[in-house]
Formats: sequence, structure tokens, C-alpha cells
Amino acid sequence: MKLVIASHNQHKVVEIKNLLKNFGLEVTSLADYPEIGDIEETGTTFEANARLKAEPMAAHFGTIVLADDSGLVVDALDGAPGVYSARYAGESHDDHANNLKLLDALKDVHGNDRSAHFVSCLVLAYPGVESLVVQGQAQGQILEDYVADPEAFGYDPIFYVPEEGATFAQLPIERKNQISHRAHAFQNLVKVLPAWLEEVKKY
Ligand code: ITT
Ligand code: NA
Repeated sequence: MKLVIASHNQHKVVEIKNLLKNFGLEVTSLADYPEIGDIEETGTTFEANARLKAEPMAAHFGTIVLADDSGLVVDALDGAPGVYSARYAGESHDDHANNLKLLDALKDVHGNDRSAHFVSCLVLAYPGVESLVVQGQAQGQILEDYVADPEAFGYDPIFYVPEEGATFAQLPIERKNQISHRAHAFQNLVKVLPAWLEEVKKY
């Protein structure tokens, strides 16, 4: 069976392809379909935005489509940047600018008060079948010092996991893919996917 990852974020696509490795699916992403532009994410929840990305694409491709809507929820900022994580510092989706803006917003917040969690909401869509929705979270702390890393994904350079003694950016991808919000969402997906694929096969 074919599955298209409805994402233009290459970091995300690499992680998801890795997480999908043993599912026996033929996986592509929007990088393979340059004619498809960005979808406007007008939702106010991760689920709403993931549905906006997955469901029209499933109708377009006639295949299973997987979308991930994710973000960083910072307790001291009442949940910001949340669903606006990609465009926190503006529509250019600049990870470096987003990190700087977040550190500035937290400049008077110290120690354990810098707690945050990542959220990943996955939606699997297929024409005529009710979408499958799962979520995962990962808990951490926002560092005060930022070592810019142009290779890193989003907020990974400032997201510190005490149990690992490392930021997400410092972990090998294999380890991040065991403990991340996306990894936990996939662990939840595995439980419900077989029954959903049976529904898909009926169409
Ligand atoms: P697509 O919508 O095309 O998939 P996007 O980057 O715009 O790509 P989102 O709208 O879901 O995706 O925004 C998620 C943002 O949250 C992302 O740009 C990062 O800033 C942040 N983020 C999500 N998961 C992350 C992770 O594992 N590590 C670091 N930052 C992450
Ligand atoms: Na997006």
C-alpha cells in the first residue's frame, strides 16, 4: 500500500520515514510532488491542522496520507507557541528566529519554571474512511543558552531532556525516535493501525 507524508518539512519527513520503516508501506512525501504548495493551517488545534493537511491530500492522491501537526507548548507562556510553533517569529518559518524569540520571551523565567512539552498529532486519511487520529507528547526544559545549529530541527537545540542529559538536537536520530512526541504518537498509532487498514482495504 502507498502512503504519502503530507509535509514540506524535511526534518519531519526523515523522522517519519524512519518511524514507518517496518510497516511494509510504499512511502513518499510532498518533496516528491513539487506541484503541491503549502496548505494554509487555519486551525486552532493540532488535530484540526493535521486534518487540514491530510484529508484533502488523500482525496487528491487516492492513497493513504499521513500528516503530522506538531509544536512546542511552554508552560510559562500559557502554552505558546503551540500550534503557531513553525511561524512563531513570522511567516518565514525561520527556526533560528523562532529559537531567539522563545529565549527572549523566557528571559525572566528560570529553573524548573522553564518546563515545556512537544506535541505531535498524527492524522491518517483515506478517501471514504474516517480518519485515524493519535497524539504523543515529550516533556523537557527550555535551555537558557542557545548554540545555534543550522542542521537541527526547529526547537531541538534548546529542548533539554533531563533523563537523557541532552537536548533533542544532541541525540542520535535513533534515540530521538524512541522518546520524542512523534515516537510516542507512533507507539499509539501501532495499536490502532491494523484495524484501520482493514477498513481501508474494503474500499
Ligand atoms: P508541515 O506542516 O509541512 O508538515 P511545518 O514545519 O510547518 O511542516 P507544523 O506546522 O506542524 O509543521 O509546525 C511544527 C513546528 O513545531 C516545526 O516547524 C518546529 O518549529 C516545531 N517542531 C515540531 N516537532 C519538532 C521536533 O521534533 N523538533 C523540533 N521542533 C519541532
Ligand atoms: Na505547517
